[in-house]
Amino acid sequence: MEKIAGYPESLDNQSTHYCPGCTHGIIHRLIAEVIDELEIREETIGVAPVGCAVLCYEYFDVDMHEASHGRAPAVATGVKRVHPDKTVFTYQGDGDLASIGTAEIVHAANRGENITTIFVNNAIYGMTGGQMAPTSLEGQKTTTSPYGRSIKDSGNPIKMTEMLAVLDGPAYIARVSVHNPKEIRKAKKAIKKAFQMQLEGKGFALVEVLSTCPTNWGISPTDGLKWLEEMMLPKYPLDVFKDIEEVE
Ligand SMILES: Cc1ncc(C[n+]2csc(CCOP(=O)(O)OP(=O)(O)O)c2C)c(N)n1
Ligand code: SF4
Repeated sequence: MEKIAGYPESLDNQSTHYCPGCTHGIIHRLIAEVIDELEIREETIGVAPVGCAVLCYEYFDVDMHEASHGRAPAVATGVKRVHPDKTVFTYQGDGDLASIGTAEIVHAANRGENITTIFVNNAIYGMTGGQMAPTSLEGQKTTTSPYGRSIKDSGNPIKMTEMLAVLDGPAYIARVSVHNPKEIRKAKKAIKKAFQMQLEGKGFALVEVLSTCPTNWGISPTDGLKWLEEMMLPKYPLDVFKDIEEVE
């Protein structure tokens, strides 16, 4: 009988610490399925962030390395340069990548490091209790912006994906979402492409994945999916922002 579904080999079969309705788990699964399909489990090294995904090294059944706050692209650069035959990816939240790690991601992208970054944007600091992130939306209430994010005081939400796409270094930059099954399928395609770019030696690839944090948004899991769709998509449009294969 043909097997049509199953648990990815690259994901350890255990419960995670993520809250109900959190889409970190979906994104983990997509990455694991891609690693399985590309048959690179034995040669993949992931770099874990701080933030709620700090323990993702417990969940991915591949070799993993932890990096301190925001430094995952620098760690991944070192790992890839020492092991050019390995597939190296970072998994980073928006606090990790777009706040304290801004310099690391900009320079790794600009150098065109042959690594893959999965950037999980849930518009808030999840792990530390829901503080405002660089990606929090205008007017968004968080524990550090109880009256809503003010553009005057805190600046505009940062669009990392658009910013990085104007650099000459990156090979592939895209934004996807996981708020419904159709978008989840598209997200998987983009993640697969980002890994394939690395396997083909084409250089730096980043996929921003719009994700939920119902716990710190203070809403139910289903309302979280709606909030992502209605509030985040207008500010963070889904698209491929750079693909060197399109211009080759
Ligand atoms: C140098 C340093 N500063 C601050 C922190 C505290 N800290 C840990 S996780 C985190 C927020 C990360 O949130 P994000 O990357 O958005 O991931 P999420 O939890 O939302 O998935 C912060 C500020 C830290 N661990 N190290
Ligand atoms: S706090 Fe938010 S990001 Fe963290 S596990 Fe819970 S829902 Fe997910």
